[in-house]
Amino acid sequence: MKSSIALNQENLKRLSPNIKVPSYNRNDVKTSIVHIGVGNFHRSHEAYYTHQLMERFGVLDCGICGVGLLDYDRRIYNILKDQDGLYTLVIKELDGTLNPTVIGSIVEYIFAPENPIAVIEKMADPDIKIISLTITEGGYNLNEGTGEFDFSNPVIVEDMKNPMSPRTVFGYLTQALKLRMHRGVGGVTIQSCDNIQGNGNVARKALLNYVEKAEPGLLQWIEDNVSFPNAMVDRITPVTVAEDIARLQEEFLLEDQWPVVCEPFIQWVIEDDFAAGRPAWEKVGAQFVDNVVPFENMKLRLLNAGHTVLGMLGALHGYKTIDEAARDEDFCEFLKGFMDREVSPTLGDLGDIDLEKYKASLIERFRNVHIKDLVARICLESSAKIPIFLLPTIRAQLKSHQNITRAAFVVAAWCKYNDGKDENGNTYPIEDAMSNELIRAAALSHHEPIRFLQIEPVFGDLVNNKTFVEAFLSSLEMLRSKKVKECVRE
Ligand code: CS2
Repeated sequence: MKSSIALNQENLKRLSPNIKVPSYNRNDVKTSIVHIGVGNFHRSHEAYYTHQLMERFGVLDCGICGVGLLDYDRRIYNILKDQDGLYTLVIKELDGTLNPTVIGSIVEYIFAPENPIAVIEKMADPDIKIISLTITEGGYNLNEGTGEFDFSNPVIVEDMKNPMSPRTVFGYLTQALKLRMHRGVGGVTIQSCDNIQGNGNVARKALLNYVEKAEPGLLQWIEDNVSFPNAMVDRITPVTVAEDIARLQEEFLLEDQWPVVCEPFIQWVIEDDFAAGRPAWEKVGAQFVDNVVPFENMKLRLLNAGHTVLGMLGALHGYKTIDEAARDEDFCEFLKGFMDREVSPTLGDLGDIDLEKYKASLIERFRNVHIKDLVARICLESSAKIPIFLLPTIRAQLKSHQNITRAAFVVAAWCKYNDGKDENGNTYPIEDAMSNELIRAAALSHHEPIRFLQIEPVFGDLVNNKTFVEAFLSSLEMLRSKKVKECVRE
């Protein structure tokens, strides 16, 4: 048997012809994007679009410098270093075939804890036109209840004290923008790629809140020189598992220490507001629009909240992957009812978008058996996700006195989820920045169910809404006396 080949620049020419590899000269690529948070999603989405632009159109002035801020990022740093920044994106086609492409658009990487000054200097480099972010929904450090920046967060307190060795994205951006201002190197775009309604506005608000306290002399410069386009981002990108690595090695004789797998579908709808220019991503399928709000609403409230529905119900039932939950007829019917009756009425005018087609395509995507997206991935960090994905639907429906039964049921399922045990008695960890609070509130809710809704940073004033509270309480009572499948059948 032929032995497999380790992924690096030198070995590219020896790889199986079934693997697409960059045909452009990576030495000629000029970096103009710094990206914070090189997780699987960045690697299946922005880095992929950018790679396509290089590959198909020879545009080489949009190379990416990855930055990792967290200790957790050490692993990807070491791997990308070993692999010359290369990694394999394995698109799992609908018939199950694997379609691997080696992506070459990440040409540099800096691990911030080891070299904070290098990160600040890089972001302040005149060649850098865009600083993009995937720092997760919770990473913007805004309290969901009050909408205010959380200055009590210990890492923010640290960054205020030690501005030259920051730990948070806000500390880094502040120092880098200050250098740009002093050196007169011009503006830059800060581009959020997180699943948040108005992600650009949120990034802007969080940064300005921080700067106002940390470096007030910089505020006006930011107002005048930095843009924060909103965008909708989409591609289901599960956690890479050992089997993905093994299949690449066995079927393609390629040794990649951390490939990314994803679905074929991809979408990026962006407000065209770039302070210092941008790559022509529209050539490779990105959509530039004046108003991204309808796209964001639709995606967050249907896809992401749809995930939450399947994730929460699936977790209680004991399913491990989203496709299993989506193939369960009871859960799927429930999901369709949620989409049609509770979400669709909140979406307003969607212009040319065919909503029915979109919803049907989501069901197909959720049911894709090859993706194996873990229920655990969907459920983690729900305290940051649910306020963005699900609660806006509840608020909008309450405002127009419409149905919220299913959405409230999902909130109750989340409460029960925090008991940490499925219906078969199997336990699972609650992976969430607010896990202590969630577990405690869920425990208290056994005697006093309302306690769960009193988690103010999550629910804000929803706890005062009688209709919502009643719907939640009756769902929780039902969930505590019956199996989740029986409940959804009712
Ligand atoms: C998921 C998203 O994290 C989640 O809960 O809903 O990661 C989802 O897979 C992506 O937004 C798809 O574009």
